[in-house]
Amino acid sequence: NSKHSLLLLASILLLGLSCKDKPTEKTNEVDAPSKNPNIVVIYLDDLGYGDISSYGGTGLQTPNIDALATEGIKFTNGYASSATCTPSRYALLTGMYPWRNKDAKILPGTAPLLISTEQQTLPKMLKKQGYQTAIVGKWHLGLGSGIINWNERVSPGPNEVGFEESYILAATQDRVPTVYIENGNVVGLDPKDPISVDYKNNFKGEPTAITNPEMVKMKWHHGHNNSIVNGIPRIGFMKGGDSAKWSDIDIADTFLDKAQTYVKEHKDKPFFLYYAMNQPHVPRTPNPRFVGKSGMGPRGDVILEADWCIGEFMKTLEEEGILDNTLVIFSSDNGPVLNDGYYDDAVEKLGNHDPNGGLRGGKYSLFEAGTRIPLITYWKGKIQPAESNAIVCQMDLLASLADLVGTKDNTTDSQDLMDVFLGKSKTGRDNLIIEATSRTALRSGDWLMIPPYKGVNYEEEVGIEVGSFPEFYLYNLKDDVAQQNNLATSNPKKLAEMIHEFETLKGK
Ligand code: NG6
Ligand code: CA
Repeated sequence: NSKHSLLLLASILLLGLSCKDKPTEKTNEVDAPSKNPNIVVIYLDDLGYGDISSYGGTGLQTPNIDALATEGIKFTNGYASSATCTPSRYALLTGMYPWRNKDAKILPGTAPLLISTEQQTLPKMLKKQGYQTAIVGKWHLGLGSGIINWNERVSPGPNEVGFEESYILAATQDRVPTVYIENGNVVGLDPKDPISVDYKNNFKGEPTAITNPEMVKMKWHHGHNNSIVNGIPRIGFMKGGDSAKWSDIDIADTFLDKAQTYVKEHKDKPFFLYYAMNQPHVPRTPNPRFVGKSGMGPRGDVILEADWCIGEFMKTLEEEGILDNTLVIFSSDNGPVLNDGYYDDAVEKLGNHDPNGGLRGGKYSLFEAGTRIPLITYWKGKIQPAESNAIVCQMDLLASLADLVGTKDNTTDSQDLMDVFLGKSKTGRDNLIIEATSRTALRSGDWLMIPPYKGVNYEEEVGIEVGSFPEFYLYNLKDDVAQQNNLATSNPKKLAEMIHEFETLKGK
């Protein structure tokens, strides 16, 4: 027994000693960021500010995205440059305001490459600094330089603007060609069944949603009545390429698998992976594992599917031992839309869920819900969890990441906000020009000014106010984030300042 008490005494002593040796609690401290972490951009498609629980979403539980938000920096004034896909992706990858390029609009699947092969891009910049670079997922920035022959290598494309490896869908899930393209080549193509694509005319004898409605399994609401693939009518006409057509319900798993494989095969040297997921864009085709899981219909189900994929992807980073050496940036290309052209119960089954998170407008809109999106930076052990209300735009990643990896970019509209993205500063942009369907508006400080535009404000088909009025609109977002009080007439001085700033920035 005395032996026992001796042991006890010894352990108490040891404990005391080790306590003394221990440095004071360090819970709030993080290590200095290393220079060449892996960089992953996880980019969703049409995910709204209020779609995830950590941003106040009530109808859906998104634990994996929430983990990034609560253990990283959750930006509450994070912006896509635009309220639609192509221009936002253009800004993300080139660091340029998309309104400088008149062709930066929603592109058909046959559009030529929107980014010049001479242009600065995020992957090019990183590649120059020794990074391996890849894109997996949705491209939607055009391919080729004229008429595309889908049966040969399609170029220029992602591989010609900085991505060493690419596994993409060309445009959107609702646009033809409905095939994957790997490093320029259509995956699984049978040369005896060549692909033809046309956005104007159908191919003789090919069924469409109009000629053969009995073949349609997902009913179209507006647009989306051309070629039918897997029972889903699409935008554009396509003939041939049967063996290459993707299975819609497997797209999420396919991209996840490609992203995970890329990580496993490239973890020994720094890499940049642009993981561009297609949820919750239409057509919403959850894998059967997720059907019915949200109670909100396919739109909710694919958000849960995306969240699951992100969880699996993060597990891979951890299992491969590179989680604390990987900066993960999560965001969405534009705000939410419920009915974007198919009857899929998104409106009917919404319940109390508010994809807008209290913001006005939605996809296509100059109101806040169009461009203000969830934006999270996560870096285990290097970023201290916080919420930041700094104004930041996805366009700023180019100059910011350049800074992180030890170079500079001052040739673009991108601003170096690396300290903001790492949580060391809360001073973001002074101003930002946002864009929606080729119209622009100015955010400056707490203020938002929408100039007059022709056209209707409320777009019936999608059920969204897009922000087109015959007069100026001015909001103080600090007091009125929901944009209910137009101050244009009551505050003419501020309005004049905003107009002046807007015109100066746009170079008018
Ligand atoms: C619109 C489509 C919409 C969606 C959008 C692009 C119609 C009527 N609507 O033209 O369904 O595909 O383009 O979305 O065709 S984005 O997120 O890629 O910008
Ligand atoms: Ca989109």
